[in-house]
Amino acid sequence: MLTLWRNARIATCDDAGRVHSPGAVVTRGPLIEWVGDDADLPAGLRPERTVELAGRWITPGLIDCHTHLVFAGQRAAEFARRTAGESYAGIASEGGGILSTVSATRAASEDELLEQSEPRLQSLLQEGVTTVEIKSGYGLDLASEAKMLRVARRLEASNPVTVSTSLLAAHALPPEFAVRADDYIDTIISDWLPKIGARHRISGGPLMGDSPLSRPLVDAVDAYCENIAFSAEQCGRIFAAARALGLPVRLHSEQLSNVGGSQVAARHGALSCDHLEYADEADAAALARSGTVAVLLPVAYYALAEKQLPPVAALRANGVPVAIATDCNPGTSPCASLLPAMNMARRLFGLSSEEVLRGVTRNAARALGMHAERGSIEPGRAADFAVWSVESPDELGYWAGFNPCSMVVRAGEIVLERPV
Ligand code: DI6
Ligand code: FE
Repeated sequence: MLTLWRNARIATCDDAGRVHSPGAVVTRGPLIEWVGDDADLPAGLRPERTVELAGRWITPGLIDCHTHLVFAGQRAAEFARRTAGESYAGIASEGGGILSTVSATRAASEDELLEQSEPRLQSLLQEGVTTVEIKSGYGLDLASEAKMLRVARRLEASNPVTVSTSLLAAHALPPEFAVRADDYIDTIISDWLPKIGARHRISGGPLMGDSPLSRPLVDAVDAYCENIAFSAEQCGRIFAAARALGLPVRLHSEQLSNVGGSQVAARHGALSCDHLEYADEADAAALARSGTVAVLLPVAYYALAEKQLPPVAALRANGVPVAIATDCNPGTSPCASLLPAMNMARRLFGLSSEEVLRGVTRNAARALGMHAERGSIEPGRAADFAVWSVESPDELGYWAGFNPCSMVVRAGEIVLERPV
């Protein structure tokens, strides 16, 4: 069915950053057929349905390209300890931190995990998010990692959203492997990856029309490269194994220290390197050479009261594409809301409104290997977009706590309307 969405103002987020005002979009089923100025609508296009948008702004559906939103429990008590002065690394070294969420996640049934994770996804969907990346990493054994990834697929199956999954088995050392980090890495490589990472198309993201439940569990492989987690050499070994299976890779790198993560990730052609507070000029140059997206996570920076800013000037100077995400997780980023993350990227990291909008659309799609399919309003892309009751897209990332999203369109259908 052809639908005309007219009398809108459209931030296409295409390569040229084109804006059409007043503009129109024509969608054919789940895809965009045409976009342009209202006045230029081709006479040959005869829409069967017209939606009048009364001057509201349209952006591509937002993409949260880094979340850990599937987990059980919460860590409010740990947050209280941190606000009273204890450090994240100190709490982790006493068996808290990630491992406390691992215990809760292992203990939860698959249905319980789904039930606890669903409201966090709903919160994102209310803000015009139509694509979400979801990591494992709180299971740390094969069955529990697979359980998390199945929940991610089930969330997609029951909600108007596209989910891209990452296997983050190398997130922390599980108790079963205490002081045997290399053995743990070997187990992931020789046992887990072939079992749940195999049978993947080399091209990256899901194909439109695939049923989420019939897709392989893993779309990409992630790791946590940090002095309190895994070394660059260990992450490099996982990446080599993942690439051999045709899986793209991404990395948590330079969040709390610089142990060479971005350099290794760049050598393996990683889709993204995420966090990057402690990355330097040479890291920015390496990411630029490999076409890796820098994913900045300002809510984690904020919630950890981090002082080291990511090297935004070096990323810009080297032409590294920058994306922004929530990092939704119970430890360092208790946040299931992309709009405040966009606000923090502007206020704390000094990104412009245009950089932030690109960071949650085009560049976020690229971080997921999906930029040929989504992330901009262009003919042939997914008809996923958000409609905003704002005077200008500068208002996205201006409000620190207000949601001006009034309509969400996914695959050409209105999936949400809110009074704003
Ligand atoms: N970096 C983070 O910020 C999260 N994971 C990671 O590798 C923290 C996860 C947690 O504390 O539960
Ligand atoms: Fe993370």
